[in-house]
Amino acid sequence: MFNVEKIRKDFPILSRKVNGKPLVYFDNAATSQTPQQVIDAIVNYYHNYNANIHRGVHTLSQEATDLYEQSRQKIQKHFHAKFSHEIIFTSGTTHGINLVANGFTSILKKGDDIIVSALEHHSNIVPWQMLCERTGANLKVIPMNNEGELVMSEYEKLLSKNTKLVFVNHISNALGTINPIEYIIEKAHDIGAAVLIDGAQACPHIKPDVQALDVDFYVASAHKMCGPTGVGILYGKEAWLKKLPPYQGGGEMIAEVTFEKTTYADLPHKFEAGTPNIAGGIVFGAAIDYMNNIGFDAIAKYENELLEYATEKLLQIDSLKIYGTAKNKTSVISFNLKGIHPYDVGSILDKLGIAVRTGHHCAQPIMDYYKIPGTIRASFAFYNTKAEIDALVAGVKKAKMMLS
Ligand code: 7TS
Repeated sequence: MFNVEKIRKDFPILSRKVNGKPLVYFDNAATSQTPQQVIDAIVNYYHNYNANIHRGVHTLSQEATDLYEQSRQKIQKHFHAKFSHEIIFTSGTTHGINLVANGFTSILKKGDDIIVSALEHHSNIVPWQMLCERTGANLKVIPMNNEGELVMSEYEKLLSKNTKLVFVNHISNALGTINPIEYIIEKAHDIGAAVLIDGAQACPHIKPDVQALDVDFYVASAHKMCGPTGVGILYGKEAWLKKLPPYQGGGEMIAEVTFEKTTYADLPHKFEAGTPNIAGGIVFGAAIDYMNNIGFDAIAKYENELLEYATEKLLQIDSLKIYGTAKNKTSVISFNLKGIHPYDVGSILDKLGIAVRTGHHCAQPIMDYYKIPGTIRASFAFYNTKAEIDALVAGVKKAKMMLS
């Protein structure tokens, strides 16, 4: 039995009021909330271990270094990477994608193709467009259908001997679609192209196994999985990480520096220039422990119940349309009320203490596909309840009455 009431006690913020009403937090796809166990880990670091890492002879620095590297190993185990040096700490998903896109500058040639999907967040579009500008490569797009699924037959047509890289998200942030990444990776590998998977939205719901997926790069952000902001990871296969040049230059990423020539440090340090987010890296491990203690199977099962319940209740509202009805989707519902701007609904919900995101969700091509300015997005986490969904449904009905 999934004890949501017990879990909710771990999250201090869930007992606060917003605009005089109990907070109903349905903006989990933007960022997740933080349990006390993770907050305690942050405090513990600053109370007891704060020091710079990988450089001090003194005890504090060595202890902080050990904690940071232990967290890397924990993350390696969670993602089932072969080596801990295949886990690069980043500031988040966006940083990881930019690091890889920058690295491909010296690999791509004019006329090469790289493939994105129609379902991407801007952070998995823009860095690649910039890469195309630098190299003369072409950006091709896997189209979507009305349900918000990628059209695999069209994907296969895009693949050719010119294809060098494919990058898609594991789960769409705007619609919740779970993409068939196993198939996408297999087909890309058949023609010798590499694959990057943007796991920002998947990691709060699914435990990815990068070796079973045989994926070349996988990126994620801690703040979407109960961890702090400003830290994330890039997983890369060792061979790829050795091949890519460093992204930023600075301290810690070097073996030797002279004014004539600098040699670079081994993995993972080659990609970790400067003082990193040390507390964040350590606490990311604590967040992963927290989620694993609850269990990803239990989380997925419970969130799926929430999704089914909310979908059924919302669809009972006249003139409400859900965007993204893929067979395989996670606990995100994007919707609109006919003739009403999503922002207006979001503002009324906020007055009722209900946090949703409105707008294009940094996925403007999806909104263009549906010819809408944006949607209202309710995204559920394992600490949400059916009673909160009832509050959302009542709030949407109220907004509809006030705005029609
Ligand atoms: N990729 C996907 C699929 C995302 O959903 C996001 C953030 C990012 C990349 C960027 O992650 P960051 O941690 O580097 O910022 N998505 C959202 C969202 O849906 N609402 O706010 C942020």
